[in-house]
Amino acid sequence: MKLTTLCYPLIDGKVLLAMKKRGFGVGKWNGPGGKVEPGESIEDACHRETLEEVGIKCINLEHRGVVEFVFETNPDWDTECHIFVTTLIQGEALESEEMLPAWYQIDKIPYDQMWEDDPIWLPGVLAGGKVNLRFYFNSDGKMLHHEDR
Ligand code: 8OG
Repeated sequence: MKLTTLCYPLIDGKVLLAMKKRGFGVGKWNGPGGKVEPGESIEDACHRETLEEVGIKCINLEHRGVVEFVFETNPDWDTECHIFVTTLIQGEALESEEMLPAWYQIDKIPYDQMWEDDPIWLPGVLAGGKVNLRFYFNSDGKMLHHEDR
């Protein structure tokens, strides 16, 4: 199963999210992230994707666990996604070809414009917790159920 990352910069009670402008998950707000390249460490991938997608350099990275996504009819999309929070960053968030960034107050996160599973695990992560869950989706991208990993 392919490895991916998601990064949530968390500064002064606000989280940096970014709207995916093209490709998989288009139109959804998410943390910056993507696939781990062959030979790359998971942390290095998280640094690279955050810099590429929103122009932010992460000074620290806290690994907050794993969320696995399983697509019953599209195993190509299955991913073991490693979740990171950063509380120290360098640079200003900038729009890229792939993502449009914006800072959100933690209590104003646009969960209705995000992946369906995010409200189940992201609040706990942003409150300082860890996650270790597996989510199942059908062919329409609808969430079916989830379980502990
Ligand atoms: O490189 P690409 O943009 O295709 O990577 C997809 C990203 O989307 C990767 O970081 C993993 C992430 N992702 C899913 N499913 C879900 C989901 O249900 N919720 C969230 N928050 N992110 C997801 O593939």
